[in-house]
Amino acid sequence: MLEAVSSAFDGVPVTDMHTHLFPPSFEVLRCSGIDELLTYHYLEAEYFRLRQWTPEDYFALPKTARAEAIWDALFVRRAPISEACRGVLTVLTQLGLSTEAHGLREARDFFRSRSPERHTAEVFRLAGVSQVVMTNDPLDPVEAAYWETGTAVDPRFRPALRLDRVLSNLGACFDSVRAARRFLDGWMERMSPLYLAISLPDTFAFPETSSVGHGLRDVFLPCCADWNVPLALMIGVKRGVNPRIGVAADGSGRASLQPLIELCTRYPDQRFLVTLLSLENQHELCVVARKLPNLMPFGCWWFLNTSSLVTQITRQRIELLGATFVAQHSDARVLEQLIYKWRDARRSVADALHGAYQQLAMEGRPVTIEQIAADATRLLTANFNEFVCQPPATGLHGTFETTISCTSG
Ligand code: RAT
Ligand code: ZN
Repeated sequence: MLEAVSSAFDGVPVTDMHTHLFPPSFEVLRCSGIDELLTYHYLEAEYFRLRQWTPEDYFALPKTARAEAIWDALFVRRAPISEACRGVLTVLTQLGLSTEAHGLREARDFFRSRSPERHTAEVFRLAGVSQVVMTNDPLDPVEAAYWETGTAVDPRFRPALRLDRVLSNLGACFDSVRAARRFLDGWMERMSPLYLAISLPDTFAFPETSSVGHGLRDVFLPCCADWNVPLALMIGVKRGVNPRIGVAADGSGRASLQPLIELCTRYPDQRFLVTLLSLENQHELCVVARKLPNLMPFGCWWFLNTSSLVTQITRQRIELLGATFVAQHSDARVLEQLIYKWRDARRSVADALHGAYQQLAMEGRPVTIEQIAADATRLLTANFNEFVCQPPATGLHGTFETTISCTSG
């Protein structure tokens, strides 16, 4: 049966609902090729563990030299056994390139020879991805310039308005709630994002009298309501644990889920896409989602995106929620990462679902091929598309239990 489940997953074109990718037309921001793959911050963190260079010396090198240092240390001098290392090898193999340790020349020549448009199409095909959702920061001057000059956007790249920077600059950039709303409304109109998103620390609280609390209550939630889009909350990141190592500096921490309960019950007609970074929070998230139909758990984020954890977390979600969540997003920053991240995700989610089907079969209720295909589609794409595109069912208020605790069944 595993074969049937795997082939159902292979046949589903994925909507990748959170990436950091940009379309070919956003030339400066587009990230692709072997040097980008090797200097991915997941690999940089592993490289710094070897203590060969100080972060300051490493970051002073040109990107090609940084890529060579990482290739030599992590791929030539030792077996590249971590997930992030293995991913680079998967990409090389899938693109028909050698994984042998004889330098980066062949790969560099290969990527240089590709036209961005054709290469993007080929990567999407190999990854089985039909659409990716970007992370669009309206306060990034380079990115904003592309939008403001009306640069054409490949329709496979869908926008999501990322508000971390707006949130941390609310007071500094806008002198009133109305000014912040006007700014957001302008971007909603320009971009038509599928959702608004913010990442939040493990200490996130709601309601609270901080600028985060006010920003959510007075600016972001009303904006989501007026434009009928969900708010994505990515909770549990401790930013800058070791600032010396740049983008790789962030860590994770366990969060309280009470703020989520407050948000989902106080705003029952709004929709919340939620991912939590801490492994210890995953069971609580399932329990809370059982109570709150306007909460859609999504993905195994960042440090949780490893094969064994994706299978474990997905298994738990299936047991508690059925197929009513978004199984994974890639978080790809470099185009070709789609290839390995989706190959791994398909396998891990298929493993989890297979386990559930085996148990059903033992109860004398084997699943049909159609049911398998329907579940694979729900988990990889339909749940997200439906949640984002449809308004919530009316009368949600009545479906909530009166008291919600993170631990009751
Ligand atoms: O996974 C990552 O690459 C992280 O650095 C973050 O981008 C995280 O996913 C985020 O969106 O904040
Ligand atoms: Zn991300």
